[in-house]
Amino acid sequence: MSISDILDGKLTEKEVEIKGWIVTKRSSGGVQFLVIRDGTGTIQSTIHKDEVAEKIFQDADKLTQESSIIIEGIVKEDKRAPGGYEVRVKDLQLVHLAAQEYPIGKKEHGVDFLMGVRQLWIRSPRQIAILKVRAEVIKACKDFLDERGFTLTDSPILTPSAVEGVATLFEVPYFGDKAFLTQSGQLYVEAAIAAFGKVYCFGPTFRAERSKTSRHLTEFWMVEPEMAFFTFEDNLKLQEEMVTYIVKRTLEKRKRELEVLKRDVRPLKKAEPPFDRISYTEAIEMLQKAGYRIEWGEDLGAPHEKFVSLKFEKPVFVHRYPTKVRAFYMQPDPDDPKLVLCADLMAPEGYGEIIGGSERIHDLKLLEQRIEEFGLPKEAYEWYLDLRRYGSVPHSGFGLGIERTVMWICKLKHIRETIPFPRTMKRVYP
Ligand code: NSS
Repeated sequence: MSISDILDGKLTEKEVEIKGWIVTKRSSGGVQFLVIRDGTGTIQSTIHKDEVAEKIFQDADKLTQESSIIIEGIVKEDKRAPGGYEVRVKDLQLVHLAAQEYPIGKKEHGVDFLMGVRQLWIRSPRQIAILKVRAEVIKACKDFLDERGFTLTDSPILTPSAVEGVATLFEVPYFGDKAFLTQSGQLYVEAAIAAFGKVYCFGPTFRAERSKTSRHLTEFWMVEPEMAFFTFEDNLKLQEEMVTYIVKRTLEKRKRELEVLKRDVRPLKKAEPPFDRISYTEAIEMLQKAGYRIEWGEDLGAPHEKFVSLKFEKPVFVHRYPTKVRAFYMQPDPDDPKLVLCADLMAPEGYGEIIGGSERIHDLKLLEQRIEEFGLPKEAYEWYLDLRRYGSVPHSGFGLGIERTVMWICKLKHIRETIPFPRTMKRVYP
């Protein structure tokens, strides 16, 4: 039996058993009020001195915050109780009496302190709400792709080479040799398309980001679809559909959590295809007009993305970046060889990039040339070049950052709350 079922009104006047933790406790006259959490929700329960055995009332009196208990009682509809229901306790079993002075109190704590006790902080209502949204976003990504005939093919975590630039590689000793933590599973899903057509990988990815921004983690999770025979345009269409699906699903299934977060959901409801589009070159002109000191050829930074994103009410694709600021594997724009067929999807409300995607080079010679131009060690990519030797096809794909997406949907100021145990340049504990 779960608290969510009680709050949904399915168990009114029924006898229930709840296993959970004490959130708060107070007493008034001959009644003790316990707020209990069980992972599906929180509910108030009352223990009336004249309705239970003396031992139970005494046990309840000793309870500390976060003590774990099992209660039995009757569900009553009660307008005064938060959530509109309460459980009138008949029996209470103490499972574990939590130590006095739970480190997280009612007073305000700094984020650094809270991150240091993240193992406990994840129990608080706001964190629970965010992490429930995260779980829903992940499920939505997988359901969307599974329903469309994609095959999940896992990419390795330990890899021989860079995908997104050597500057952010994490090196690990590997039996007298060295390996790198993956920056993206992309190269491996590119291999898998020749076996399955449409595939995706989902997993943790790592980047030694030195930037201490509010949207960079050193360990983050990505879902990376890759599709044989998909053009650049097909790729954008799929992204629009997928992002719309994720947002709709979260609005539907995580209404309660978004309420806890006080998220105004009206802007989210605008995320419907077609999304807006501007070219990189247009974005640069727009930024220059607004007084930003950025030249054509430079990559967009966080403030630039924020500016662009605030100009649109829907997610917006910024497409066709200069070859030099993008990864080695991107297909040149047939209309302008200085550009590549890539797009970053910027979430609105100032959030900026949540997806990076592109059409991939499928020509062997060109890919070899790019590996050289980018100064990458060709031997590490021989296996990848094979994909252009045996049945090469035009193909496209993208990577959606789970944490960035959750940050936008929950409207958070900082990315660190979107993952149970965030890893940043300054934090690998707990
Ligand atoms: O570098 S990306 O733009 N693109 C790739 O990694 C491609 N290889 C994906 C692909 O085509 N299969 O990163 C993709 C997304 C980006 O839009 C962000 O949402 C997220 O990954 N991302 C991050 N999230 C959190 N922290 C950091 N440091 C980070 N870097 C990228």
